[in-house]
Amino acid sequence: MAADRDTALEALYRDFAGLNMEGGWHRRFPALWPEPRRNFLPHVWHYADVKPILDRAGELVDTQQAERRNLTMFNPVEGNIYSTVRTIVAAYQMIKPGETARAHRHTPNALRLILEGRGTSTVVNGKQVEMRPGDVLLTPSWAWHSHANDGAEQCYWMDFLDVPLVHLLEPMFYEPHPDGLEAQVEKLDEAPIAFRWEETQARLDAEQTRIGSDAPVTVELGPARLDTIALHMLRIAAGKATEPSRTTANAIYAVVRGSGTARIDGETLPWSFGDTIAVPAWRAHSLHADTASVLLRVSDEPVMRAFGWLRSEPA
Ligand code: 1HN
Repeated sequence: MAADRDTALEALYRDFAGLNMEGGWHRRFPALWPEPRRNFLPHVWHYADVKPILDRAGELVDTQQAERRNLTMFNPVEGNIYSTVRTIVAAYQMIKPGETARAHRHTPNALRLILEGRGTSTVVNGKQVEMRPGDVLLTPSWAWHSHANDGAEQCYWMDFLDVPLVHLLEPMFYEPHPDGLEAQVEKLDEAPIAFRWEETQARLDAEQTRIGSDAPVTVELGPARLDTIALHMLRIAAGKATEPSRTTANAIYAVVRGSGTARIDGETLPWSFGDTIAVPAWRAHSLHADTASVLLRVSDEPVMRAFGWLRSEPA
């Protein structure tokens, strides 16, 4: 009898649930699907909105209270209060003249892109490197790092970390430095962890010359690299656009120079200097420059590549 069978099946499912189990043929949510879901949302944070808020935080919160005066950007997908895209969190940070941000280390990998202000340096494992606008500096997993503003200007930058990936996989360790700051510090102008803006521009110029047209060009910041995060600088001439494509890699773009629009899955989102653009996995997108533009692309490509999950295609 069908009714008897239904009753028996319901009892069976209750017994599964009682053992914290579920039948593979009777799931509440599917476990597999044909292609990446569009979970995280495309979104742009505008630096012009953020900067006055960081300045207000600067009047109310000092670096004694806030180990870092930063504002993380959470993707507006429902239920999320931290990640910018699935694997990466981005933040804006500001430090005032005379302030120091105490040394600490953590298993998440980090990097910074400097937006404005001179006279601030970061100390990474005892190497002190000045941070200037357009520079990108790496803080690999478990490296001690602190920041200090010895100059006369407020310094603004963006941080990117693989904290959400560490949350997913669980290997989180965090430790404040026992002395507050590292005692032995060596000042350097060139360091493998520092990608200077002038050097990046020269590499973009060389790449533009090599391709012999004004099509968009990309250079990878390396050879020093983070295990989980790839960094690319992308230059787009005024009036030009990148080819529409999609990739399994989750990406965040930061606007280093210029202005334009992002076309992401049919949406058109404007961007300009200092903005942050979330482009989650498998979203068809292209970037259009209104004025000559440079963007930093921060992505989890190395993770996707390491496990054979990197797929990219025209869209
Ligand atoms: C962090 O340690 C820094 O060291 C900046 O400057 C931003 C965002 C989330 C978690 C840790 C820093 C951060 C962060």
